[in-house]
This record gives sequence, structure tokens and C-alpha cells, in this order.
Amino acid sequence: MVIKVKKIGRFHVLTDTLLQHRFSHEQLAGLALEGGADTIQFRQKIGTTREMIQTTGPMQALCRRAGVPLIVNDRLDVAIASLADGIHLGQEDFPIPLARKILGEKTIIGGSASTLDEAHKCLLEGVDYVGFGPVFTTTSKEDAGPASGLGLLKQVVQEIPLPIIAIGGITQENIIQVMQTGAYGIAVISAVCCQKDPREATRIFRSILESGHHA
Ligand code: TZP
Ligand code: MG
Repeated sequence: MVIKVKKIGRFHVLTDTLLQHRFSHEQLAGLALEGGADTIQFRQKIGTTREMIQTTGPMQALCRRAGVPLIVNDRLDVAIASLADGIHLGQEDFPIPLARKILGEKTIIGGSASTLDEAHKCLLEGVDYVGFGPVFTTTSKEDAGPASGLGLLKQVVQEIPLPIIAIGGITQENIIQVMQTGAYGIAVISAVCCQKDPREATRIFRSILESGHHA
């Protein structure tokens, strides 16, 4: 029997076409993959279901070629239709235990948490990783709530025996402090998607993540 090991990436790039209009989701995924992202998350809050499926199909092909998982934010139907490797669900989204029942053990399920209690809830519900934040102030998510700061992130890392992916306001300037909390990895939107050169921005993040310092 072949058991597929679910490998959780350490550098998630969330594609976004609302904060910027220069690149499509597919183009952003391509640039982020070239720059060294090891997880791509399709995050699209508006538009039709058909448009989403039309977008995620080619993204999945790109990700598969690169050997990198594609995770769909919020939408279980779109994740299923595009044969995505995973889904990322917030506290008000499709229930995580039900998603697990439908998608099975091989699918990556990530859960969002902004408090220690929510992180515990994600753990109990069987997620594979927790996206914790916003760690810092962000303007990329309207209802992000107050920043947790590094102290709470560290507490979550110490209490929750799962990969913790820090999110919210993460930049090339603060990533080292974030990783010093013991976080497993990071997820970013604006620090890649809204940069002049998303590929180069990704490459720099990747090299800091790997070396632990700025070049
Ligand atoms: N969840 C918590 S904060 C956030 C999400 C999706 C936004 C992250 O965007 P940015 O631009 O990296 O701060
Ligand atoms: Mg959501």
C-alpha cells in the first residue's frame, strides 16, 4: 500500500487579483513558483463559481508540474472541481470535520485561527496546519481583526502540535523575527503579489527562509 505523506509547505503565496490588477491568479502562481514558493493558495472572494473553476484548473496544472500543492481558500466545490491538493477554511467557512469526511485523509486541510482557542479548535477538528494571524497589522483582509503580535504566535507554536503558518503583515523585514517564534512557515499576499516583481520578491523570501538571514 502506498501512503501519501502530506507535506506541508513553509512558504505559502496567496494569489490575489483585488489588491493588484497587473497579474492574473495564474500568472502570480507561475511567478511565485519560479521564485520558490512551496505552496500556492488560490484566494478569490468575488466572481462566479465557473470563473473560479476556470482559473484553478490551469493553476493546478502549473502547481502539479512544479510538484507544489495548490490549496483553495474557502470553496470546497472549487477545490474538488480543480483536483486541488487542499483547502483552507476559516472559522465561519465550511465545517472542517465535514470537509475532512468529504475530501478524505489525503487532502490537506488548513484552518485559520486568530486566537489560541481557535487554534485549539482547529487541532481538535483535524486540520493539517493552522494559519495563525494576523500577526501584524494588515490591510489585505478587511475583517482580519487586531494583530496578535509575536508573543501570541509563540504561545500558539508552543501549545499546538501542528505546523503553524504565520500570516498577516509579514514582510522581508520581519520574517526573521516571525521564524524565531518557532513558526513552521509563513503565508503572504501583498509582500509578493503587490510587489513590482513578484518572482524576485518570492526568491528573496525563500532565500531568507533558507538561510535565516538577509543576503
Ligand atoms: N488572514 C489573516 S491576515 C490575512 C489573511 C488572509 C491577510 C494577509 O495578507 P498580507 O498582505 O500578507 O498581510
Ligand atoms: Mg475563509
